[in-house]
Amino acid sequence: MTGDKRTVFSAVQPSGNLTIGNYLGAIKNFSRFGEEYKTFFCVADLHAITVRQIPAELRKRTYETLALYIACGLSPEKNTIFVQSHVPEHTELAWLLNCYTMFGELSRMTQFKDKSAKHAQNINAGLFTYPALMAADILLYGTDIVPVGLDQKQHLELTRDIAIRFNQTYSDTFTVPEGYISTDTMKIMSLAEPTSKMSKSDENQNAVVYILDTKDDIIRKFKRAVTDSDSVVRYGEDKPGISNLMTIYRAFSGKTLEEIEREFSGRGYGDFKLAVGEAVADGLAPVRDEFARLIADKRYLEDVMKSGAEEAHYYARRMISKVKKKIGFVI
Ligand code: AQP
Repeated sequence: MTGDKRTVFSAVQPSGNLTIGNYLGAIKNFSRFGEEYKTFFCVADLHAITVRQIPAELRKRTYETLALYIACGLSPEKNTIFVQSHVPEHTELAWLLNCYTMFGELSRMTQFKDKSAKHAQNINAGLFTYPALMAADILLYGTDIVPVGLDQKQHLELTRDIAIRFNQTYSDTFTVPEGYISTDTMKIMSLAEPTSKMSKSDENQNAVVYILDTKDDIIRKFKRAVTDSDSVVRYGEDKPGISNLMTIYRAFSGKTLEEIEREFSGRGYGDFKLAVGEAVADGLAPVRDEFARLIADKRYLEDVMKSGAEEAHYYARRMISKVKKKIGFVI
């Protein structure tokens, strides 16, 4: 809780161009929390360096991610929007929480296993302890609710375990957070391999639809999306490609799965894929327009970063001193 308001926290890494998976699974849900909540949304640049980043790209994407938050409907007047590394308490609490996080727990994290397989030349300690930093991000603000996609559920459960462990070791300190995982869009899959998650760092550009892709690119990518050999638009486990496209179409058109099945009954995949591409491109057009306006105004984005960091810092500092006192540090 922050004052008398329930608190919401979430973050996105500036580790690539943001995808419609990031949009539907996370960012779009951020603006569901109105003024009755205290909301913190950060650009997780500290997390991004667990995988090697090109400095100029990281800097550019940090601005872009912040601009996208605003373009997707988060007003800086009503939400605390900031860059993670601008609030040093995130790293400070991450160290402290590392000492309450077990090696065995971290070893079981599927994201660590996946990313260490993908980046075999750079299995660094940060990649391993990533969940302790994520726990610090969340617990620093007394967060009640964390809107995330399904892939972050395991990390969130570990955050809860760390909070409970700390509270039991000392006394009630951290709020134990709940996930907010939108069941309709919790896992958007790759267009090339519909059994794998769509990820911004995927090297296959055709597998991923970026929020800022042009209309032509979006339509082209959906046209090439992997489906299956029959031509029936039907939702089912045996049809991962079509089911993924239906999930995306449902999110952008507001139609139900039954309405979609009826709409495309007796028509081929070609018509369906075109309709999905158009719905996505049209749905994202206002975001792209607003993004173009915001990204041209660097001064404004820097003002948002600065005031967001000041506000976040105020709450973070209070939590850090509480935690240090509980541990027994002389402060
Ligand atoms: N495909 C997805 N479907 C639904 N939600 C998704 N999210 C990511 N991909 C999908 C959600 O987006 C938020 C931000 O993710 P992140 O930047 O913290 O890192 P991630 O989960 O590792 O996302 P990516 O796109 O896969 O990034 P890379 O390629 O850098 O690892 C989270 O809430 C996530 O659940």
